[in-house]
Amino acid sequence: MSPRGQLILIEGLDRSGKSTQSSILTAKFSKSKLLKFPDRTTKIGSIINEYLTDKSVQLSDQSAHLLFSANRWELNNEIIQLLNEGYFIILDRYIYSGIAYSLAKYEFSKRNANDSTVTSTVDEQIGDVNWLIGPDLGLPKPDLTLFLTLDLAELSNRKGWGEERYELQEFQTIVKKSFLRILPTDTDDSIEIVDVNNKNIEQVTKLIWDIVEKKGVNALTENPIKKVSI
Ligand code: 2DT
Ligand code: MG
Repeated sequence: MSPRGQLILIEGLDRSGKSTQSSILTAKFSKSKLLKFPDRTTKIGSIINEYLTDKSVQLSDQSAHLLFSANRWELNNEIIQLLNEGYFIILDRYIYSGIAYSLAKYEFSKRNANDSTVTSTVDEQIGDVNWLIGPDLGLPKPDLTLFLTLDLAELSNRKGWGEERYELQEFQTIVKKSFLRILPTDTDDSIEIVDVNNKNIEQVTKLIWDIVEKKGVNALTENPIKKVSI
C-alpha cells in the first residue's frame, strides 16, 4: 500500500481558537480536508444541531452521548478512505470532546443536585469513563491530538460566547477539568497540551506547527491507521 496521510485532531474548550487553528492547519497541506465534529450536515448531525441550539429539545444524556458518537461513525469510512488516498485530515473536535462534555454534564448535575431530594436524577453511565469511551472504540485514532487550553477568565471575554447549550462559565470550568482528567498525556505521546493564554493567532499557529513537525505528522506515513482502544 502506498503511504497514507495523517489524522490530526485539534481539541479545546469553546472559543479557544480551535476552529481558526484547524482551518489554518488544513491550509498548510496541499492535499487536506477539514472535518468538524459534530458534523451538523448529516442526518444525525441535524438532530444534534437541534439539541444544541434549542434548549427545549429533550434528550437523555445517554442518547445525546451516543448520537455524538454515531455522528463520528457516519464519517468513519470517509476518513479511512481519504487517509489512504494521501489526504491529511484535520479534525475540529472528536472523541475527547465526546467524553469530556458528557463527563462534565455528570459533574455539573451532581453539583447542582438538590441535597434534599431523595433520589438522584444523575445518570451513572455519564460519570463512567469506560462507558463513555465504549461507542467510540474502533474509530480511527488521531496520529496527533492537540488540546488548546486557556484560563477561563480569558475565555469568557472572547466574542460569540453564551449562545448555545453548554456555553456557561461554570460548565466550561468543569469541561476543562474533565478534559485534563481524561487526556492520557502521561502514557500517550500522541497527545499534547497547548497553552494559548496571552497568545495571538500567529503565535498559536507557530506553536502548533512546531509540534506537528516535531512529531513527524507533517509528512505521509507507512504506519497503519490506528484505532481508538482502551
Ligand atoms: P462546537 O461548538 O464545536 O460546534 O460544538 N460536543 C461535541 C459534545 O458534547 N460531544 C461531542 O462528541 C462533540 C464532538 C461540544 C458544539 C458542542 O458540542 C459538544 C460543544
Ligand atoms: Mg460551540
